[in-house]
Amino acid sequence: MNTYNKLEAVLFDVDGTLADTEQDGHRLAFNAAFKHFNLDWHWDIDLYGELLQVTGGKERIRHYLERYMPAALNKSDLSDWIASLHKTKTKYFESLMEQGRIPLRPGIARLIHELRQEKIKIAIATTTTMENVTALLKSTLGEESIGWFDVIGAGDIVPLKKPAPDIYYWVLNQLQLTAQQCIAIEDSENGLKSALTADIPTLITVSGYTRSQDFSGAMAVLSDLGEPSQPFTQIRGIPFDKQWIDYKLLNNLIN
Ligand code: XBP
Ligand code: MG
Repeated sequence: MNTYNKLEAVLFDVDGTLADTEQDGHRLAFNAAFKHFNLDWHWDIDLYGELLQVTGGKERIRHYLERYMPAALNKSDLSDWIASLHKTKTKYFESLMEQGRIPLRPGIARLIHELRQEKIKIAIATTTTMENVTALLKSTLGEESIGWFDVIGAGDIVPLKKPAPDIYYWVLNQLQLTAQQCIAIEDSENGLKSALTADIPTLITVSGYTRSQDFSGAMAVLSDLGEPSQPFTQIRGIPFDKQWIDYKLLNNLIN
């Protein structure tokens, strides 16, 4: 006998999923922080794409040192120094968001509004710093939108970042839901691995840097969530009967 599985919550990734924040948001903020610290480092578009394999800004800075300037790893206060450089980066990112530089991706605002109307929980599961999440939400959906999310799991709240499943386990636990009652929406292979390891059915909307990554195991791979007036392109998965993601389609997807 088939049992009906009702969708109870949608778990959104942030960078690349809610908005295309990496190339013209985080990357610029990192470079501005390097300048502020009088470092002659510059992360260009290609280099940043390579560095994105490591999730988390502090972890990414450390990885860059390991790869390109190992001598700097001998600094006695390295972790504190990275943390303060990263704090400055966060300030620059917040200020970019305040300027409204990065819009939400197609379908995001529509789907969030619809899920709220349908009384479906919404949550965030991200490796990015909490201040970045709130700055993006404020600048795109308004200050009150932060309260629309039942749970926001961000940054260092768990010790291991994506592709580890920890952030998704944390969010499921806060929501008191099982993985099968939820859908994750992600844009990257690291994000997909994280959600799938937590057993959560996952939909991919590819972003600037992630288009050619391996999305095996995803329910479907789409260009974006689409709008009735701006249909998505389906890259992988069984074709849907409409070209924009709404609550009904998500609910059908997990059944
Ligand atoms: C993306 C990340 C983040 C951002 C930078 O996370 O890996 O590290 O690039 O943010 P997600 P911080 O797609 O899971 O939202 O510098 O605050 O870490
Ligand atoms: Mg992402």
